Amino acid sequence: MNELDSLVESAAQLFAQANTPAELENAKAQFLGKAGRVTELMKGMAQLSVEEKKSRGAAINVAKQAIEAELTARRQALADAELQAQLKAEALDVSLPGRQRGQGGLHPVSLTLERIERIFGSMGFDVAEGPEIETDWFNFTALNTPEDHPARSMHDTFYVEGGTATAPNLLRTHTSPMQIRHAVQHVKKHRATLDAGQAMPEIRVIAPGRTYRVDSDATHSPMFHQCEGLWIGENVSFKDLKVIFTDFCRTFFESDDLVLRFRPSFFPFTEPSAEIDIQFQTGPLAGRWLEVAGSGQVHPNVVRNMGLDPEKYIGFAFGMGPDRLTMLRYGVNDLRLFFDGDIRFLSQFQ
Ligand code: 2NM
Repeated sequence: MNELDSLVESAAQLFAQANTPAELENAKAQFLGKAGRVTELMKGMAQLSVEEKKSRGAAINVAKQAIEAELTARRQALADAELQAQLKAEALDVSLPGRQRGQGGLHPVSLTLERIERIFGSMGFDVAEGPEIETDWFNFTALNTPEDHPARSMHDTFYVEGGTATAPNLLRTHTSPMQIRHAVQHVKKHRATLDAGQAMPEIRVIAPGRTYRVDSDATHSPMFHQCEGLWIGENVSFKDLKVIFTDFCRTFFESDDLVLRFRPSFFPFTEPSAEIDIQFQTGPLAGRWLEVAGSGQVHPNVVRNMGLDPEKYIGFAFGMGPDRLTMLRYGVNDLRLFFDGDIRFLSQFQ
């Protein structure tokens, strides 16, 4: 290989080693710059004859053009590589699915309330909803609660502004006031039938909703849910309560062999009264008695406050806690999880 060919080759090698445009321009200067090797060769022709200058100059020019061609090719290669790297870094996959807006869903306690309403609905019960701010009459007096009952104290009940000394306003402590309101409406609607001495259609109603008591720990929230039920007719007995409540529990918990126990108790608005306990035969809670509701025959004074004759109309009522039913159904061990509003907990029920 002659001197000029090897010069072109060493230029090509040096250009190939340049990995950035700046490195390449440095390499270029070593060959084509003012003090570059091609320039040195040109200067070296000064002593040559005219003829020799012609042929030597032409040969050097060929080499110079070859070096310039190598330089241009390397510049283009570096520019291409830079473009490829940029395209890769800014890659956008337009075939990816879009980011969806989060899907909302019902709160677990709302799911339970809907479930209770559906089951009692299938047994002919209406759903009555009404005010959370109640009067002393509907929340206590109409329900046969004595004037000096501790539940009426400010330690147990939230009193709010807007009432009077004789009819204070309060946050309802149970949903039974709604049972009274519903029964009074029902009686009003069928007043003519009653006055004619004929049988009034039965009252079958549940009252679900928010209730409030001054109480707060792992198992009590100042706001909690209740669902009370009422069945009033001329020939209703404790047996009917047992049948419908047993049916309800077995349907609600999807457990046909679930056993119920009615344990004597006391409430001002019922006499006799009973706590209702359930026992699962299988699953993680099997064998334990779990309290799920209170119940009883509606007290004659309460039947009278509904506008009915207690000698003629018998009522059965029950009250349960949907929060606790939700805990039992899903195996949740802290009531406060329902009211913290943590989406990581709540989204598990969708
Ligand atoms: C309970 C337990 C026992 C009840 C009574 C009434 C009404 F309005 F008929 F008098 N509603 N709900 C009742 C009876 C509620 O909850 C533990």
